[in-house]
Amino acid sequence: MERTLVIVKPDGVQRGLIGAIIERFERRGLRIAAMKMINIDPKLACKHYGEHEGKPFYPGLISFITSGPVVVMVLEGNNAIAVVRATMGSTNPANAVPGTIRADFGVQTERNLVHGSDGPESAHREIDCFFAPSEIVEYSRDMERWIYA
Ligand code: 3AN
Repeated sequence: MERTLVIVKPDGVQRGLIGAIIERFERRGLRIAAMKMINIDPKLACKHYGEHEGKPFYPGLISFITSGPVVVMVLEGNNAIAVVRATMGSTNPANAVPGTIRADFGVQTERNLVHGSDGPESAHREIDCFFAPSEIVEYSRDMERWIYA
């Protein structure tokens, strides 16, 4: 099982879309291993988005992600990283395929509702950033055999 970090960004929280967004992941069969609502402070935001430092959109990205509460979670499943990214859709909601979260709920890159780790290395780093090991719950569900052959 692979783990990935997902964030419902401040726009998703403010628009009352937390449940609708989590439902997309949950109904695909991904398992929630950890979840909490937090305010991201600027230091944590810079750590999380460090790879984008120096890009023109970086200051806006930091001020947006710190502008209100977010819901962070660890999702688990086979190919969880790729499955989450396909469920989110393209970075720019205007180019996202209908049926994806970003296409169905958004129109602009700077308000694209959700974050998902882009690879195994960033997933490890980002999960460490937001969760202590003791906050990640290990369990299985009876229905798992109906999701994975
Ligand atoms: P994704 O979130 O789809 O993995 P990344 O990692 O390239 O996309 O970018 C991280 C975040 O930075 C995006 N979710 C978006 O909020 C912001 N971002 C990326 N590219 C741009 C851009 N060209 N203009 C404005 N914001 C951007």
